Amino acid sequence: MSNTEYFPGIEKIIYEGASTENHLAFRYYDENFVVAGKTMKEHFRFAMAYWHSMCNAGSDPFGPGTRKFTWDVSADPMKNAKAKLDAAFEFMGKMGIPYYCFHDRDMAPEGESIAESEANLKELVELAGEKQQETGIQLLWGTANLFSHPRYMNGAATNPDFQVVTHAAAQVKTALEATHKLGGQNYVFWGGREGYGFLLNTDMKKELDHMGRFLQMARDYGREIGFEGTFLIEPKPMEPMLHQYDFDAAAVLGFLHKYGLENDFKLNIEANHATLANHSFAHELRVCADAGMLGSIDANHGESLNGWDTDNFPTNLYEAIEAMIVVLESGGLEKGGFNFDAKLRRNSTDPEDLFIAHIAGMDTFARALMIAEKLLTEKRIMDFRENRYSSFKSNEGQAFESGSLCFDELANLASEYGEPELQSGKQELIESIINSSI
Ligand code: XUL
Ligand code: CO
Repeated sequence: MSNTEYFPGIEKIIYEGASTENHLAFRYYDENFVVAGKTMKEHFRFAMAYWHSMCNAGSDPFGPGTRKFTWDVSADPMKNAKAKLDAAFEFMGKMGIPYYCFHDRDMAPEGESIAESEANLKELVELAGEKQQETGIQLLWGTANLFSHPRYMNGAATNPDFQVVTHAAAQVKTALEATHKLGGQNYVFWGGREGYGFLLNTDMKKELDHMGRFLQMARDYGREIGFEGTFLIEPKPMEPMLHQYDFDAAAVLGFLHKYGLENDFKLNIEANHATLANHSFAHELRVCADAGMLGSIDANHGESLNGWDTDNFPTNLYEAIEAMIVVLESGGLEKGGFNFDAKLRRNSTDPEDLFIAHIAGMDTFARALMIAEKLLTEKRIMDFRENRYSSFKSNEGQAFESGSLCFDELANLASEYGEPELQSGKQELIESIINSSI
């Protein structure tokens, strides 16, 4: 392995506190600081997204990348892949980021044949394992890229062509083995092309049945090879497909139950996917938490002006506070973590910008954690929320909840009670409590 330094001049990022003027230091994220019984490091289990941080030079439909990757200079793609691995571990080490996430194709290039692609990935996985040993950095989750190659243009597991489904299986099998070999704590399915653009050429029921079958088989194979991690589905409503089957958390929960996947799968909630579905990030987290299915988080935020999946680094403190309230109330993310599925703006071209962006994201969540913890401890908001439902503590309310009240009895109570007094929802008060705790 080379001794090349890919981020020269940048030292290990340390916590210096809110008053520091050093933009390459943490203001709020202090990995050893204990909040609600756990260190910040344990709360967040922050992860670097290989595809954005190491592979995305900033190209968009209107122009090429703007950043020069010093690990992407050779004509030999395997040589570049190895340099990129070194760069990734140097970056995470300097950032103090304890986990990473990758797609098969982020880590190793696709070959001319399935066998060559598998051999490429295996070679890189071997090296990644050594890097993990050396640094203590771990794999949060692995996944397969089933959306970039033209063969997947009509879907992967949901493709109308069975031959394509077999290729998706070959790729998932190898990606699962790689994830297991690297001790990955989760395996993610983001159904990038699992959906459709035109209903009249699509048998939606068949495609959903195929997706259910495919995931059952992948799950069984994973368990067979000894993978004990959590399988995660990452909902997203659209883009690249007009209609994606994993639209939002509620749709995914229904799907998981229908196909008997609910005991092995949880959800990976991405903030920008939530807002693309016209939900708030906290809403999607709450839907999962209430179902006991909150697995992991892809941390980013969207542009409020267009709602697209712009994958900005998460710097929206208010949104992060709302999210952390749900995470803390649900008891935290067990095997999951906060993966920065976020990319630099195309005109953020200084090498230090990748560090600054991750620092900003980690500081945002660290601050949000402390504020959420304060709000939960002082309980003003939570007590108000609980009291809104206090009328259900009456004998009749209890009978309603437990199922021992008949519908006609429920209806008869209306005349007995008379017209209810209006109960204020106090939204502005709650918003001002949050604002004054910032
Ligand atoms: C795409 C997206 C993916 C998944 C992994 O919007 O979020 O990067 O996180 O495939
Ligand atoms: Co994501």
